[in-house]
Amino acid sequence: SMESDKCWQECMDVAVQIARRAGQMVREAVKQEKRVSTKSTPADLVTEADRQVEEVIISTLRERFPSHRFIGEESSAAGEKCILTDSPTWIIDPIDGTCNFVHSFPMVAVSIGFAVRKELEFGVIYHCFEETLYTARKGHGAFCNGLRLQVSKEKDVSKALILTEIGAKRDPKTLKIFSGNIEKFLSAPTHGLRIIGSSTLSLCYIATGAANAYYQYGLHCWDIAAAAVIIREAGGVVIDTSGPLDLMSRRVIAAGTQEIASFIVQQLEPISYERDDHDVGAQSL
Ligand code: 2AM
Ligand code: CA
Ligand code: CA
Ligand code: CA
Repeated sequence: SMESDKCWQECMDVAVQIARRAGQMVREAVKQEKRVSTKSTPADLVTEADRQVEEVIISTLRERFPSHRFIGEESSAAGEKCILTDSPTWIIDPIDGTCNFVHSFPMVAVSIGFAVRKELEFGVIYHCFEETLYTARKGHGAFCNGLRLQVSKEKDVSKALILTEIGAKRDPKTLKIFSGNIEKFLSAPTHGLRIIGSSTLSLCYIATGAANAYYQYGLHCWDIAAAAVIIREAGGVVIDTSGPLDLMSRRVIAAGTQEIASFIVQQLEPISYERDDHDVGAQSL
């Protein structure tokens, strides 16, 4: 309705402001000494800045929109499943690319997605060091710093640049599947493969056409929510290995074209992760 249309636009304007403010916090925090600890594995890092940035984002939004729900990486208790309900829900990754942040490797983003009735309404991703802002609202197009985005129309995988991420799981079985997949994509043959250390920025580069495909296992809804809207509004494809995108399935494949997405699906050897959960009656996004 017109009412909700106006309301979601207002929410998105607030998301843009808060993403810029969070980005500024990250730029300041990267110059300070970092307090780093580990979560599930020695490669799964978290810093004081991750928690502080999330706290600022959520408290600001909660004050403004007290009836809304919030899913944030650092406030989701370890081992606890995050649940998406029909309520208006903010899905937040305060620092995407924490390992990059720890090393001052300049690929770090703030990601804010928004879903209503389990449907994604808009996404905002801010590249903290480049100060580029990616935004999209369902039905209104995708933009980078206000310029309209369009995915690559390439259909031929032999001319594709592919992005992926390794994640923090480094057991031999997982690594074997990872390297097997990488070998397949390099020998396909494709133009190349890149691992930049930020899922959300990798997905933004599908939206801009800078890369042709992206695949990853093990990520969470806050890694995908905002970017999925941006890629779709830029004309791209975001799916799951087994069908339509499911925000809680821990898997995603994104591509400029259906042809390249289908190729990736056929090639990948899946890694299974325990899924996060939807509310009862959940549907795919
Ligand atoms: P983070 O920095 O917010 O934790 C690094 O490989 C990229 O993968 C980052 O975007 C990182 O997000 C994300 N990531 C985090 N945990 C992951 C996991 N368990 N599996 C796969 N990717 C993960
Ligand atoms: Ca993390
Ligand atoms: Ca992340
Ligand atoms: Ca994060």
